[in-house]
Amino acid sequence: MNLTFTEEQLAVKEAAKEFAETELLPGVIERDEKEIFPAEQVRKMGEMGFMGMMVSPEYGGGGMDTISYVLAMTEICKVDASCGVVMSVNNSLVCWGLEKYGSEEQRQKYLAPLAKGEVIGAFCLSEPEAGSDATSQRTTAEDKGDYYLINGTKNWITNGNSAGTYIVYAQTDKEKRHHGINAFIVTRDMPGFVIGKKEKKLGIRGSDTHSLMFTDVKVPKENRIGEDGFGFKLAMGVLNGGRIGIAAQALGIATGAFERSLKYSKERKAFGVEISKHQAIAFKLADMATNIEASRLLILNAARLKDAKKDYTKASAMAKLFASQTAMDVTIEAIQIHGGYGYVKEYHVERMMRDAKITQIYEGTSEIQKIVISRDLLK
Ligand code: COS
Repeated sequence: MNLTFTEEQLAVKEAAKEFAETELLPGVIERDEKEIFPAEQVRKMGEMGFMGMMVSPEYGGGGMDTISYVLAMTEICKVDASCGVVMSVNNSLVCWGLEKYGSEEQRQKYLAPLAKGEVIGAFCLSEPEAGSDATSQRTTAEDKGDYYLINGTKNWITNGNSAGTYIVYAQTDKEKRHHGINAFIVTRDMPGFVIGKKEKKLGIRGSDTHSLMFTDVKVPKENRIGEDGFGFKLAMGVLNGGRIGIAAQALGIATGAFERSLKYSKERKAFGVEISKHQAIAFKLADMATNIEASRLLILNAARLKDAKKDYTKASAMAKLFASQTAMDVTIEAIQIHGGYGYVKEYHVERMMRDAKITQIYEGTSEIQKIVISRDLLK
């Protein structure tokens, strides 16, 4: 594995770092506390090219590789993981799938505005009774000839109320189980499509998460992505890549908390010396840094395999599993190192701990990652 970054990759990382520090840091605590969607920040992320990083320039994207995407995602999430999830869903779960599997007409019409960040995308797979068990889709898409009629409910949809383009998964032929699932491009102006309640969340509170209701929503046949019955394969395919993005989000959260802890431990004094001079704290820092480095290498390996067009299913699951656990462990220790200051909002690390938890849940729980990894080992 080549661990040397190209000049272009390093430039992307630097641009994301500077952007995060100047544009995302101010107001990040308030956005979390008041659950304010970072509309202005996301608009600027679009202008910076962060919303469609891997999309080819032909469709308005940055034409970058997955390594660059991971580097940018990590820098953004070191500061604001809510902006990170908006970016991650748009890049990995929406744009990437549309470019790879969408028709030329779909790419022209829907991909370019998404890649430029002019429109935000949402990925609508989870349902009240279908989260990990994604094959059990209750939402139906009845084939009516030149259109489909969609009925059902989706839950926990990131960008639920801020999106304009929604990739909606639904069951067309129940008998065929997952081979009967299709994916559709739905726009928010389609009659019968209602945006439901906003969830009040533990973390990533700047991002908006909603339930969505579909009642006799008429979706033209040309909005189906891929062949009839291709939906589940599409969902699994984009999630394999999405998990690299979420792993990078977890890495960003962990790194942000670690850097704050390192700095704090060199400033704060107890028993006459900086607390970093106490082995109890120094050993914590050593463990945190080691797990962060291991996460980074797992993520870069998954990204490298994806860029080399090799199978990255197991690698991305391992990266997400490990990096999300690391994000939890590191942020909890970060609070411990900060002591009483860690427990209050202005020191950021309590928010980071709350943000970290979701990385063990969405785009496949840690338990699902273990299913994916073990199935790959045993096949
Ligand atoms: N990549 C590519 N294809 C995959 C895949 C993956 N990671 N996982 C499963 N598939 C394919 C299988 O190869 C199979 O295809 P064929 O029937 O053509 O052979 C098909 O999908 C169904 O697979 P399987 O029979 O293993 O389905 P299961 O119901 O046992 O569930 C898991 C598979 C659990 C892995 C899947 O449902 C999953 O990933 N669930 C989590 C979904 C998720 O991430 N939800 C969060 C939503 S976004 S916040």
